[in-house]
Amino acid sequence: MSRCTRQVLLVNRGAHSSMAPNNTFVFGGNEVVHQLTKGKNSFLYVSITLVNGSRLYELYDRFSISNEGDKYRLFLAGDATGTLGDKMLNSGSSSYVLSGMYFTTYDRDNDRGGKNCAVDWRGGWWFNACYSAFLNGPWSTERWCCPWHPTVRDGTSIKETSLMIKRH
Ligand SMILES: [Ca+2]
Repeated sequence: MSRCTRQVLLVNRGAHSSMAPNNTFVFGGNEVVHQLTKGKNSFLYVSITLVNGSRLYELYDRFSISNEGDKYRLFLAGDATGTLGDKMLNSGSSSYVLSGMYFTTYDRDNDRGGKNCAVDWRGGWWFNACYSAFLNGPWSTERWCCPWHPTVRDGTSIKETSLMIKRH
């Protein structure tokens, strides 16, 4: 990765994106994100474009992911600003704060829920018990509950999502 790179697109999901709509976070992807954010000051930029054309975003001041041995734990800190409203760092409920959480997949239950949140909600993520923000749900179905609660209530209203690293 070039040292000049100021922003890196991590994940883009949508009907017209270059990746398959069902592209999902995997452990291999998290290793790349860990390497990109290790020892650096990075913003996390989250955006959700709705089918009605409006685009919502949230910008987190500090973002990194730990290594495999620490189960790709999510770290967010500093200010969060945007039109989505913060639901990852200070979600309004300690059971839904995502910063500090490990990554859970179908076969690795690292979350604080009684069951496996990835199985229950159909996608890997940094679940607590379980979430108010979840961008890896089953694409464009009402089964994708509460992608960004309460601003975006179900997956059918979403046209495209993306997660991006921006350098300070
Ligand atoms: Ca669990």
